[in-house]
Amino acid sequence: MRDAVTTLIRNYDISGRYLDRNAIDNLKAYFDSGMARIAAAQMINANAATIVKTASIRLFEEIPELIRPGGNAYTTRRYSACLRDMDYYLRYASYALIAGDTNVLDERVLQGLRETYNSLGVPIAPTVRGIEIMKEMLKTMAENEGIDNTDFIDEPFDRMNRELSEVSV
Ligand code: CYC
Repeated sequence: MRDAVTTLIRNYDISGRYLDRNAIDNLKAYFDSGMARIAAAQMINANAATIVKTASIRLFEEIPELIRPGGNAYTTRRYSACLRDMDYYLRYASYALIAGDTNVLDERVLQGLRETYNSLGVPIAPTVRGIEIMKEMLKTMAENEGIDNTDFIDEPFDRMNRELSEVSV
């Protein structure tokens, strides 16, 4: 599991270089965003259950087929598996936001996920939409809390969605 600092040091160590201007700029950007990252993680912690619940209701309103007979979130078992998955995505996104690095997502969440979903018939596009809805909710909450630039919040959610959507060759 890596964060912005360990990833950077790792890259410089591999080629035996001192930290150059570029490295310092990257580090500065990470530390400058530190308070906003902590605020975002706190916001997630304090509202996780509400975020998951509201986002899933919104998802099922947009794509009601999911919870109708034959839909992948139909039956209480699959409905709760879906909420649990949304909760995983949100929790791991909060780790990645603090780390300033998406490596934790690759290692703990995304490895083999698409294959698992495909073999169970879990539809990818609605999952991506669910993740997108949580991202949008969080950005709105952050703006309301007075966080000026919420771009950094996109990173983990976009990473998960890109990986999930990637077409197998
Ligand atoms: C199932 N989701 C699963 C499974 C895994 C994950 C491994 C199969 C095993 C199980 O049912 O528990 C995902 N597990 C994870 C992730 C991690 C992990 C991400 C990392 C921490 O350990 N169905 C829909 C919606 C979507 C959905 C679009 C919710 C957004 O229609 C999710 N995932 C869903 C459903 C199942 C599932 C319904 C059960 C599918 C089945 O068993 O038929």
